[in-house]
Amino acid sequence: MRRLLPAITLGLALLPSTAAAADLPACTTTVSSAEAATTAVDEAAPGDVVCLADGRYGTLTLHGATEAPGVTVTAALGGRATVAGAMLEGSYLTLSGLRMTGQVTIGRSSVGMTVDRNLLIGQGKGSGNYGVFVCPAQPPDHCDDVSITRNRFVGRFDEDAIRANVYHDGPDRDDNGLLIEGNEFTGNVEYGGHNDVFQSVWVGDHLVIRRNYVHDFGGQGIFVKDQAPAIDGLVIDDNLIVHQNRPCDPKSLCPTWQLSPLQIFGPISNGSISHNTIWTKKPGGSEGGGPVLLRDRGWSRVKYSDNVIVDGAREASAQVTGTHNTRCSQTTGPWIALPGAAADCSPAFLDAANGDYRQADGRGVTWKVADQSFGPISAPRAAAPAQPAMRDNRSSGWGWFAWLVIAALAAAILAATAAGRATARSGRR
Ligand SMILES: [Ca+2]
Ligand SMILES: [Ca+2]
Repeated sequence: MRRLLPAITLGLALLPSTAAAADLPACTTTVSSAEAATTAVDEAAPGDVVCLADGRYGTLTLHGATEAPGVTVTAALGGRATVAGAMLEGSYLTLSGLRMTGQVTIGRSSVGMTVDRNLLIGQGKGSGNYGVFVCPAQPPDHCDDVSITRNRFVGRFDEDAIRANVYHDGPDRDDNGLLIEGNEFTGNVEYGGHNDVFQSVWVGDHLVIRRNYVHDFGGQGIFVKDQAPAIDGLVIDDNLIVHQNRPCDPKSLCPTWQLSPLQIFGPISNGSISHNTIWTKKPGGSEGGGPVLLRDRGWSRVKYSDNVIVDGAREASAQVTGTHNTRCSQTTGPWIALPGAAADCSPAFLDAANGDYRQADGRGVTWKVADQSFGPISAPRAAAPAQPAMRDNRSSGWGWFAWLVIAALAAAILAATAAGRATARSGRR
């Protein structure tokens, strides 16, 4: 018992650091090259965590071939592995904690891919890289159950921060086909390349864009267009889009206006656009952002409620229902009012200067910036569990046999040696 006490005390002393990393799974294995990461993923089992040691890496080409929860590829220490891009193919891969200087591509016909808590840095005009390109494909091909969560997207991409072609609520029937939740986007600029924060191009179902923070940017924000048939299941809820203040480059592309922070074209069925705060001018300032626009035909069962926007309107064909909306001004021209909208150019945000755009009346966003965390976490991970002596199940039976043979030989040698000593002793006698 006395011996146990110092050990227990030492264990308690180590607790704070492991507790700090409690949310971060331990590394199953750690690699230091892109090629080794590919191999480690090939050999991984569901639940394994492949860590990248601090350093710079080329493009990761990863093929997942497991069931959920799949394989995580992450930085040993969040943000300390810089990666030039990633291609995720197959099934159930999570890319996490990395500093990405090139495009993440969600491969055609993949299932269950997740991009979580990375820092994605735009490389600008001519770089040829989006932040995340979901499914470079056309129908009938699609990518199922993609999640893009809690990342930081910074700067100018070529062309969009996120481009989504085709998406589908697949084996995991949770009403998310493509989930874009809790991300921060900043620094987008229109430079003549149709540079949007998010663009959906082809079609899909269950597109969910929720609780994202888009700020200090130019160009378009969230842009959905060109789909046929309708997107079944569209959720754009609880997003905060503020400070749309970056001029076009060159400024002559939009000399006196900003593009739309949220522009959605039909056809859309079964949708919700609710609790967004799109206050694209500075609190107390006069310069405005662009208008929120709902356009084109084929809208059915779409609700537009509890939104707070500077400016916006819809085309008559974009039929939506809704209540409790605030707007400062209505877009001029051949547009009609968004439903249930009351004019208010000075909404009572709780503390806009400090990122709290909530309101006592419940309209707009339900969260404040100070409570959020985006991008990699730099806490150390728990120690990796001990590796079993033999991981290859195919050889385990022969492994035991080999140990038995070695043990038998050792016993025979010991017996022979003992017998030899006995003989020598008896000889001396
Ligand atoms: Ca799903
Ligand atoms: Ca675009």
